Amino acid sequence: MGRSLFRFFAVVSLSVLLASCGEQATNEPLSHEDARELKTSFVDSNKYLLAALGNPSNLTTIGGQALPSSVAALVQASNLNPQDAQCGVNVSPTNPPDQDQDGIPAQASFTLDCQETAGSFNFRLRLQDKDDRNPKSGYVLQTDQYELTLYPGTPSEVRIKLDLDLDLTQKNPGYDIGYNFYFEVYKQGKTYSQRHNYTLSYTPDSDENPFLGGTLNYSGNLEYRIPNRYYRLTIDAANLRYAQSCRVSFVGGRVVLRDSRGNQLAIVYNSCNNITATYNGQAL
Ligand SMILES: [Ca+2]
Repeated sequence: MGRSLFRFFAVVSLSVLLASCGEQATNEPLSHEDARELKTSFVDSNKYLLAALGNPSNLTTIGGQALPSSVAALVQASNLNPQDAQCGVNVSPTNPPDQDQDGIPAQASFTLDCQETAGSFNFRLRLQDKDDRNPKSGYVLQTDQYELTLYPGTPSEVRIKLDLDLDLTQKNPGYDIGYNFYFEVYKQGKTYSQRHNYTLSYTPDSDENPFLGGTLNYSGNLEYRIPNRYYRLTIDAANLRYAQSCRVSFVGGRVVLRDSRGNQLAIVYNSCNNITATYNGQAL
């Protein structure tokens, strides 16, 4: 092989190797400032999981359409008031069957496109009952699009992108919840994101009303990206208490995030919207 040909193959091989490795997580310690930003982002993102676990026996009307409460709660989590905004809402099929009357359609898709002076909101979601003859069977919720833009083209521009998929499978006792989550925030000209994928263990308080409240436990890895840096952290969530009455936070339990050096961000949920966070024991 000629030297130039060899060099060509060497460069190609290196490129393929680098592409297959992808972006590498940093080994740098999580800085105090990044820990504070991560705490804010993580706590902000909790409301989407809480919304998707919404009590499905209720229906909420938005834009003249009755929506399953988990769908409506995800729309409301945007903080955009759909009653004020110009929203087009579509449900397909128009009146999806719900044989067991648990508020979860056998299968349906929902779209909502809102435009108001402050910005826009676009939402695509599919919801499917695991077994439409059993109100406790669980469900699959898949977000295909969730994009909120506020104050576009101004220094205050904020963009939020969310991808959230839940797959609830009934066990005895409780549920396994497949949880895929990507949350991206663009603010002050910078992009921050978190990505994770776990199986949550969910124990309802009441077998009769399994989605009114309960306890979640999980562990895994969380990818946290900020401008010019990518942290890969371990996460352990112990006895996270979910209550239907609190839409903004968990009401009990603890989440611990650790970087590759063992530095520790601890988030403690004392009660609804009452959260304490420390980084290596120091208050954030
Ligand atoms: Ca149903």
